[in-house]
Amino acid sequence: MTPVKADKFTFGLWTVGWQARDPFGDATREAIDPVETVHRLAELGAYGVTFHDDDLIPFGSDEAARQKHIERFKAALAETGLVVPMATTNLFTHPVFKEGAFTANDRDVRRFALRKVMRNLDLAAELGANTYVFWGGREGSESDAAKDVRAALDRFKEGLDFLAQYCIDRGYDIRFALEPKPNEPRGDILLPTIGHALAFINSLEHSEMVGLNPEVGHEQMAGLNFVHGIAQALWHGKLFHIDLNGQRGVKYDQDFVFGHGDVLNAFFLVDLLETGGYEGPRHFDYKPLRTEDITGVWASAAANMRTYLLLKERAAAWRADPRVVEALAASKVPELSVPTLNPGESYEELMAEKSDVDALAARGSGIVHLNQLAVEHLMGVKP
Ligand SMILES: [Mn+2]
Repeated sequence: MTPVKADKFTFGLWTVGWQARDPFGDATREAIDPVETVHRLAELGAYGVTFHDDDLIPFGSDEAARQKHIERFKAALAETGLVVPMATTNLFTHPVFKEGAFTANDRDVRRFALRKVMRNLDLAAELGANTYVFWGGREGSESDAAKDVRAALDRFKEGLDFLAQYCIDRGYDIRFALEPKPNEPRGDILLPTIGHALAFINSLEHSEMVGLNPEVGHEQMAGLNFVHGIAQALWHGKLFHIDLNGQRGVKYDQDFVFGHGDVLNAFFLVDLLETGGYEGPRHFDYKPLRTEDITGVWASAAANMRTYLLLKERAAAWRADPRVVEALAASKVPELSVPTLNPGESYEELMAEKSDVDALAARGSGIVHLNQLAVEHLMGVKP
């Protein structure tokens, strides 16, 4: 159960690097040098590393300092073979973004935000990233009086259209992935769920190069089923990237280790990712618990990958179990793939058919038995 590069596990610099500052307490850990993170992740079997501009280059660095940070990072990547499949922009930490970035009421802030993204897109392209994530943490409001949401969506579209054109004009092989979240840090965030974001993408100038980066906990914060959301994103061809972590219920964003929240939903998620055609990185966007020291940080990074691999093994065993194949058939799960109408069937032919409604209504679905088999596989119960 040792991770290898082919598993495509990736981590954000900001995940293991989180110093555990929360709204009520100070940092409990020292900062970690990104070079150290690259080496440790490589030793643990990761495939790649991702970053916000400010994770790598402290905000306000001059050009000489910026280049030095980039060169050290590049050297660590070269030494370890880790890749950078994704990058993103920090448009939320600095006070300048307190009222938004692309959708700030203040036009000067919006123009600054665009320049910050353009600069990091250049670096993302230089490092070979082909996915660029947009999490609009500050795009929202606490007061319905304070944000004209329709104008904000116009500005969101304007910003993304402009940046997509920038990538095209510069010849960058980069696709955008929007990351929905319902709230936190803003009281209400724009594009709060997978569904909102999918609808918005259809209105973009270059909608073909914009997809999603859904995060487990973000959908669960909205009380939604993450597996359903991911299945719909796949159905639309819009699952460009994914953020794996754990969340327990509708509350603050917990960012637990993957599987340390709703583990049964995580089981079916891994089954879907492994059988549904998703080939991108398995990216962990979690926070090591505030209680942990540095040993606990690296243990938590390893735990994400180990949990994924265990779930992958158990989901495959579940699929291969003849009792499951039989239970799936008894529940008519495969029958849903058969079109409802016969090829070329006429209205009259359909209308002429008689149904024994009472007999249909009396059929049981056998779903409890099917689900119990999944629970038992998850628990490691031998058939
Ligand atoms: Mn989160």
